[in-house]
Amino acid sequence: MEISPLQKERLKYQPKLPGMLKNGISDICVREGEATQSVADQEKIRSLFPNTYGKKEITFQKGANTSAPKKQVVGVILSGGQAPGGHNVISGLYDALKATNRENVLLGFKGGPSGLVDDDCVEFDDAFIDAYRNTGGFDIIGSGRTKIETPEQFKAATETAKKHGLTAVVIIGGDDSNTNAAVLAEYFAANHVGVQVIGCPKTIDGDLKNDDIECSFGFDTATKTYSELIGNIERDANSAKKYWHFVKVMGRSASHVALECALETQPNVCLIGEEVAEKKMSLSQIADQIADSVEARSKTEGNFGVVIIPEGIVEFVPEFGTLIREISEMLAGSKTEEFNALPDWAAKKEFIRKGLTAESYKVFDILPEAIQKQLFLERDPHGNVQVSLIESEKLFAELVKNKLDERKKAGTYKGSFKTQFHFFGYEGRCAFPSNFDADYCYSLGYNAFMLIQYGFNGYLSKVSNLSRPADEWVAGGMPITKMMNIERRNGEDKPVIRKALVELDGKPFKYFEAHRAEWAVKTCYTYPGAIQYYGPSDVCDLTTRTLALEKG
Ligand code: FBP
Repeated sequence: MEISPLQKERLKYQPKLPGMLKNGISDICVREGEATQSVADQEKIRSLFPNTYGKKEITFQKGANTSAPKKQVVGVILSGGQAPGGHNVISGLYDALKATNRENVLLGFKGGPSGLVDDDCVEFDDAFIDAYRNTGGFDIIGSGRTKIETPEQFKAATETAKKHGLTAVVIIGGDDSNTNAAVLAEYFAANHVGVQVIGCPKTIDGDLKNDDIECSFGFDTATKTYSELIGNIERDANSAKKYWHFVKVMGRSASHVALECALETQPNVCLIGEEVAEKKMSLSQIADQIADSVEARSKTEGNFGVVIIPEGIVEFVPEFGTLIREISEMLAGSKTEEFNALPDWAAKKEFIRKGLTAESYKVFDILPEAIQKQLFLERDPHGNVQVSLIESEKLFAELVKNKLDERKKAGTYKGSFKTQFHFFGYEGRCAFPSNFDADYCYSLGYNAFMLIQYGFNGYLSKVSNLSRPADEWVAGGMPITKMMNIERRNGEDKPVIRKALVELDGKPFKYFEAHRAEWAVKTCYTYPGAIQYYGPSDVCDLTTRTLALEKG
C-alpha cells in the first residue's frame, strides 16, 4: 500500500503514557475508591443492572501487581461514528496484552457490534497493528451502529465469545455504544459467561464526559480540523468581503463542537443549542439575532461574516424540539412502515397533519419542503434523529434573509446578503490524530487492558488530569452504570448514559458569552491553521480551549 510522507513519519511516533502506566505491567496495582451510584433514577438503574451496579471507582498506582495471571483472549469493537485515535486505542491495548504475555490474543470484530453477533473477526499481529499506529479512521476493522438488544443477538454474541474463548470485550464507542457495553456486561455477568466488558470513551461530539471522564477522544482532533477550515473561511470572507458563510458543524445533540470552534476562531455568530433551549428562543428570535449582526456589520465592516451552527440545534429550539419528539412518537413501532408505504408526499403530509398537534403542524407547515422531508429520514438504531442530514444552515439563512427583506422595506437595512454554505463533520472524524488524541487513545487502550487484567466488568477506561502533561495523567476505571439515567427513546423509557450538554454557567460558555457581542459587530477572527504534529510543544501539544478553560 502506498502511504503519504506524513503517514510514514506518524507510524514511528511513540505515544506518551500516563506516568503511572509507564512503570511496567508488573508494577501497577489498584487503589479502590468509593462505591458508586447512577447520576439519576438510581432504583430503576439498580434493578436493571443488579450484577454491575454500585461497583467502586478505581485508580491505578505504582505497586506490586496482584492480578491473577491468566491467558487473555480479548475482542475489540469500534462502534458508532469514527473519531480520530481509534486505531491507537487498539494499538495500546495490543501492546499491553503482548507486554504481559506474548501468548495473549487480540481479535478485532469487524463492522461494529454486529461483528460479535455474526462472528466476523480477524486476529491482530505485530505487522497488522504497526501499519495503523497513529493513523486516523476506523478502517482497521470498520465500525457500525448495530445495537445488541434482542435475545437472539445476546445468544449469538455469547456463542461467538465461547467459540473463541474470549475473556473480555473492549467496546470503543460514544454514549449509546457504551450504554450497550453496560448492557452486555450485565448480560454476561448474569449468565455466568465469564467475559468482561470494558468501554472506552469515544466521540468527536465531546458529550461523553462528566466528573470523571474529562473528554472523549477525537474531540481534540476534529475540532482542530474544523477550526482550521473555519479560520480559512474567515480569512476568505475578510478578503473578498462579499459573503456571509453559514457553517454547520457536527455534534448530534450538545453544542460542544460549535462552542470549541467559536473559541478557536471568534466568528460573528455561533448558536449554542443549550442556550436556545434555556432561553426558549424561537426560530424567529434566532433569525433576528443573526440579522442584527448582519445589519450592524453592513454599516461598518461590510457585507460579510461567519455564522457557526451546531447540527443539533434543531432539537433545542423549543417549537422544533417538540415537533421532532412528536414525529418520533408518531413513527414509533410499526408506524414507520405504515408511513413509508404511503404512495406520495401529499398522502404522507396528510398522515403527518393527523398525527401532530395543531401547534406542531403549524411549525412543520412553514418549513421548506426539503427540511420537512429531512425530518422524516430514518432514525439510527439508537432512536436518534440523524441531524447531520437536516440542512439547518440553509434553514437559518433563509429565515435571516426574510428578516433582512423586512428590514429593507422598513429602511433600516441597506446592505446585500449573499450566502455560502458549509457542513463540517465527516472531514474531521478521520484526520490523523493530534498528539493529544494519539497519546490519550493509546493510554485508554493500555489502561483498558489493566482493567481486564484486574478482572473488572462494566467499567469505562478512565484517564484524567488531561490538561497537564501526559506524565501527570491519572489512569483508572469507572463503572458505566454511574453515568446512567432513564431517557425517552423511540417512544420508550430506556436506561442510557446521560449526555453531557454545554453548561451555561461553565467557563467555556462564560468566556464566549463575555466576548460574543464584540465578535458580532467587529471583525475579530482568529486563524488556528492546520494541526501541527512536529515542532514547538506549545503548538503541537495544545489541548482544546474547552479543556483548558474547564480545568483552568
Ligand atoms: P458517535 O456519537 O457515534 O461518536 O457519532 C457522532 C457523529 O459523528 C455525530 O456528530 C453525527 O451526528 C453522527 O455521528 C453522524 O452519523 P453517521 O456517521 O451515521 O452519518
